[in-house]
Amino acid sequence: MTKTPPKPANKTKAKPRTATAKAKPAGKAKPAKAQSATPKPAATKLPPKPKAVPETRAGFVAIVGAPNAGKSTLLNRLVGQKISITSPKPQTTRMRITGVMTEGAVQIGFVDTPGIFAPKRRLDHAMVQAAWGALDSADAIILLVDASLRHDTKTDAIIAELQRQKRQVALVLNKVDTVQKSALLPLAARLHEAGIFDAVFMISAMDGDGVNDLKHYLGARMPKGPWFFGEDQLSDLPTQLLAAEITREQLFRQLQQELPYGATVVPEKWENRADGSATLHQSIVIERATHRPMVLGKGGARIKQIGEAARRDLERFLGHRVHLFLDVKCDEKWQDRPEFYRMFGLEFAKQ
Ligand SMILES: Nc1nc2c(ncn2[C@@H]2O[C@H](COP(=O)(O)OP(=O)(O)OP(=O)(O)O)[C@@H](O)[C@H]2O)c(=O)[nH]1
Ligand SMILES: [Mg+2]
Repeated sequence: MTKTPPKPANKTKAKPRTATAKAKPAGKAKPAKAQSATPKPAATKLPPKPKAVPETRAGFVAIVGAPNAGKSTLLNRLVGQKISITSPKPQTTRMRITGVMTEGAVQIGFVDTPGIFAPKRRLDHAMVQAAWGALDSADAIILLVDASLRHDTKTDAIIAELQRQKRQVALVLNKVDTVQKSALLPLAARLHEAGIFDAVFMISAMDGDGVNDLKHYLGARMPKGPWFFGEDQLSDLPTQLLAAEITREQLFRQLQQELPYGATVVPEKWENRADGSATLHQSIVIERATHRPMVLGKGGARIKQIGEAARRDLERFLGHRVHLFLDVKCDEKWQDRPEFYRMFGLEFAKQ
């Protein structure tokens, strides 16, 4: 099984974590023994025992599921920091994003994926392909299901494909905070009939209920071996892209109907200033000129709100002040340009 090695340089690092391994205080020096008159033969000294180093485990867990199931919310919860953007609208995530959890001797790269649905546009195809592609290098797979949905045909279709691929999967019912407990067991039992699930968890990614059990279960299943990421690394995503994603999240949260689906955000320029702040320039790329006034809003009010919310989130994430400049560009063909796909690590399929 080939593993995707972590991508080089400019990875998203945590704000410095405090060192966990504290140096042991030096033991008190024992008083020297009085020398005896008849010297004894020197005792053969044993070499110092090597310190017990816990055996490390490392691996990748792919999180797949229908759009809006809560995959990105779960990723952020598992990693303990916001890495992947979330919104109440489906198809928010467009690429694979690895969030790194390092706890004790275990390191897991959780791979958030775009929701799986019946694709129509070229971008849809690339997103769905990115999701299925995550399974090939995974040591474990989570199928995340929105337990509040009565009939979820998208999840049924994903299960059918997982069956066809003969995958072993952990079934994770999410959003249990919104569902009567009595409704969960019949749902779990029905899905379990597929015969591909080796464990079932019931969680709330939003409030964290049940997430620790899931974490421990997965940790024990990771192969023994060296870690793939640095101890303080949080993601494989370059910081510039993550910053663009934070702005794109606001498009999904603040714009209505088809607008967010036809738009993307591109990082243009990043300058660190001497006072510790940074100036970021990003472009919001839209596919119809008629969308421009809707993104700008009356007297520029909408883009101002988008920029302010994104700047606040960026400052929280980066830990320093940010000056964010947003520009709106129209490019009717952006979804047909390979460079956009390359930027987000997506396959550009010929159509
Ligand atoms: N009540 C409740 N809402 C949740 C929970 N987990 C996620 N959500 C909400 O569900 C919506 C979708 O969450 P996301 O994490 O963006 O879902 P996703 O599966 O990544 O969606 P896509 O990227 O579009 O495939 C958001 O409004 C979340 O706040 C949960 O445990 N309980
Ligand atoms: Mg998502």
